Amino acid sequence: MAISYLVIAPLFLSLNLLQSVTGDCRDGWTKFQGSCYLFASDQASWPEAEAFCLSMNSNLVEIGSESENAFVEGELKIIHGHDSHSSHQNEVSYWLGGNDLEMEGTFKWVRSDAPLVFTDWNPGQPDDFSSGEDCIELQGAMDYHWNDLSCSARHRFICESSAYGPDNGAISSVIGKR
Ligand SMILES: [Ca+2]
Ligand SMILES: [Ca+2]
Repeated sequence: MAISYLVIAPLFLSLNLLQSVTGDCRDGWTKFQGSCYLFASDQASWPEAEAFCLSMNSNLVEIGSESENAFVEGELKIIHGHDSHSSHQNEVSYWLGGNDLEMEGTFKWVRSDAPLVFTDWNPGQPDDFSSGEDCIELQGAMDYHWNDLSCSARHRFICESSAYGPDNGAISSVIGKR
């Protein structure tokens, strides 16, 4: 019996390590394709939201494809049910990781410093309304289509990290959960 335990114990350890290599999201984060997503219910300005994501080894979400956009929209509809037109718009609107602060009218994803390839602007947006709107939100009242908004508005936000590599929290999940 002692011998079989010695054989089995390293096997469990290697299974845990394998899980961290294959991509495992932290508790509370949702996996989609190669990323982990946190749908934060706190409300913050765009810079505060990005700082929070950075503190979690992540960034505000960058949506690169129709399927990723559909995933995010689907998750928000699960979270909020049919309440997307709630009068509490701050609670159903979420910052994304893009803005046009560098060059007005030219939006880009900030972390990757890349132009938007896929977009899902609500009709008539972006409009740089009033005194200027430079940060991208996904707005509940617009059926979770995109809008540009003042970066100082306080909204919920979505963080994204790679499901692989050192920043996904997999090592802490190996140490902490098991
Ligand atoms: Ca603008
Ligand atoms: Ca706008």
